[in-house]
Amino acid sequence: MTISTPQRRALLTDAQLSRLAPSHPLRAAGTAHSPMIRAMAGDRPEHPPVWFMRQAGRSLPEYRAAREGTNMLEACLDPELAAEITVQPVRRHGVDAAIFFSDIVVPLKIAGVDVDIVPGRGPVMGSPYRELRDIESLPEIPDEAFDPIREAVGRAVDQLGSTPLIGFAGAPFTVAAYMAEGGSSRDHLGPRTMMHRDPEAWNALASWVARVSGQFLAAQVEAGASAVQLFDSWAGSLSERDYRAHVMHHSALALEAVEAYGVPRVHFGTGSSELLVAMKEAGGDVVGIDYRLDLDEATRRLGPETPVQGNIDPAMLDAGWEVLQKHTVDVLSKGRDAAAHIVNLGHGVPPSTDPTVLTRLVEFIHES
Ligand code: 1CP
Repeated sequence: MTISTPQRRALLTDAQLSRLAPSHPLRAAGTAHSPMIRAMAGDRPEHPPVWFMRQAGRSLPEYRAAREGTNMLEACLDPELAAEITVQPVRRHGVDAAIFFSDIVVPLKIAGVDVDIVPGRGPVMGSPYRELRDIESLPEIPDEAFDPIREAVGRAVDQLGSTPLIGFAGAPFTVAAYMAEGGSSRDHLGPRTMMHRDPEAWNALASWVARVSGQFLAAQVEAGASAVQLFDSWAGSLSERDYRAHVMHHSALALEAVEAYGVPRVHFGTGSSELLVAMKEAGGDVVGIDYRLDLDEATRRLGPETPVQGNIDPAMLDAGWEVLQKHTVDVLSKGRDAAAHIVNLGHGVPPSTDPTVLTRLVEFIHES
């Protein structure tokens, strides 16, 4: 079975599907025919498929109730809890895909790195990774260390049936930025200086992250994810010159880890309007567009054959229904220049979002 359209290179060929277990949802639960996976493969299904970045957690009261008393990284490594949180937004909003509840730093935790997620701050390292000797001490992760991830994915896809699960990982620059800084930062001067001051250390760090993010993606796909997204949330702080010279080959490596399976791969960055072409060259089948660039302009830059994902401005979610509706109509219209369009926000759901607005938005998009 092939679900490609003539103008797109074939995704999910028989040869690729045969690399997935017979019980994989793409083979056994029919997620290959879902509107989400069809759109990611370059098709235009009956209604535009929609999911929201950061739909799991954050704004949902049932998420806060489930998480109560559990540290974020502990929750990510508790298969039953992670599966429950993954499925919650599908139950509530009727979105066309679930995103796996986890975090971009979970593979670091699995590797034994001293990392925590501090409420209100995000990922924080025990100490930063800037010197080659520290980076060289980072371990290779045995595949079985990802078993809690496989178990959580397996439990989630059992509940999701024909609704696809999207797996994800952090792109090497974004994850390495936390490691080089020791935590969050505004302008990512630490990693951007490091790639020039000590390119050997930078390359060692970024290629270690590329390997563990690649393993994280592969574990999710093997356990049942029907698509993946690579999040390069901080790539927008880079010049195209630095992205091409110091970053893109590492992102390509992470994306290559699941290429043989043929599952659609979304490549997303924020503030990355000037990097879109380079990001597409790095790899992926769908390019995620943030809220700063209109989708028709993104398609002009990428070419009409590239499926695009995006890009409702998260700021509009709380601007009143009429404003949001008008903006959504505009996003849908500008998405028509591309071969296919997966509707999403232009970045994550803000924690303060009224969940009923998201449910209404899904209904509106499905009727469009
Ligand atoms: O829908 C979902 O929420 C799914 C799970 C998910 C994903 C896809 C989480 C849970 N994190 C992520 C990815 C992630 N994590 C990214 C890329 C996406 C993006 O740009 O939004 C990034 C940059 C992180 C790092 C991170 N983890 C931050 C950002 C901090 C900063 O530097 O500004 C934060 C706040 C976290 C914690 C986190 N991750 C996820 C949740 C639900 C939370 C909040 C947990 C809590 O404190 O209770």
